[in-house]
Amino acid sequence: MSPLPFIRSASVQAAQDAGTPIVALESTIITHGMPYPQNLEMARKVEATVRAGGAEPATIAVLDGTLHIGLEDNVLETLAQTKGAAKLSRADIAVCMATGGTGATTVAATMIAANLAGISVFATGGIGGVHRGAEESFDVSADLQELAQTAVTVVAAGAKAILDVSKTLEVLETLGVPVIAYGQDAVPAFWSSQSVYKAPLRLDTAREIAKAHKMRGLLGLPGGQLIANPIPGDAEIPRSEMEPVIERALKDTVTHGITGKSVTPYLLQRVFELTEGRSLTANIALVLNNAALAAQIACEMADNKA
Ligand code: PSU
Ligand code: MN
Repeated sequence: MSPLPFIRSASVQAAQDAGTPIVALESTIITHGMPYPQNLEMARKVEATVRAGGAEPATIAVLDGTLHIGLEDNVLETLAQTKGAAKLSRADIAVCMATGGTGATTVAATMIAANLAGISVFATGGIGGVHRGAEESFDVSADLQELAQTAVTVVAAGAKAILDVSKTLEVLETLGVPVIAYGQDAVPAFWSSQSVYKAPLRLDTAREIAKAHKMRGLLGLPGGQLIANPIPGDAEIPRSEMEPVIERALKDTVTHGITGKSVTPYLLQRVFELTEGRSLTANIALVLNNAALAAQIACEMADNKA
């Protein structure tokens, strides 16, 4: 038995052996973030985007108790249609594996798996964060703690705008997580490229992001970096349009008593309905944009090593 509790797909193993840069991808966005078949289409396009950028994609999930680093296309297709997959974060991944379960990895669990497999860059849509009303509910995503302790650079379009972005930024600062806006001053707001919040840090090139990641390691600092990459202008939904939709969706979570792990998937589904699918089109565009930047960063990291 392998001493490491995961298996790599053939193409990820080949990339690893050849020294090809690898970009990790999460699977909760597939099973809980988007409806079928758009989720499958998105997952395939994200993988193609990473490959076009000169890196190998490694989508991560737990299938029948085994942690997979890289999914074959037929496996991806099955997962995209699996209704009962668990949503795995730091707290749940070991139990899922120990009991032979199947689950999709959130940002936190994907970071853990990527780090274990020696992958330093990961692309997603938006990280979890501090929910609005967290002063009452205490709903703060485990993604934030993970960024503080696991050395993976995560490329996202900011924190999801359904969250309390200001509180999320405060917690990230407390945890010592660099929040780096890519190519602009403001923290992007997921479906919208701009927000009223100035990013704590800004970098304009993948090379600098790769260097900063390495520098943290040299300094002995644990944890990763959050790269906040704005959605492309032609795909965004302006904040003024999104805000009433988000308010309405949040009210609905209260009315329907949605709590815990179900909050984020519920909100994303409600926003999808309320925008008549426009939020999904924007979500796919921003994930692809993040995959392209993550591939560039992974290539720079590989160059830096040489
Ligand atoms: N980004 C998306 N869609 C998603 C998610 C991120 O565009 O569905 C998922 C990620 O897996 C993230 C999770 O880790 O939502 C956050 O969930 P929670 O708020 O319960 O921690
Ligand atoms: Mn939560």
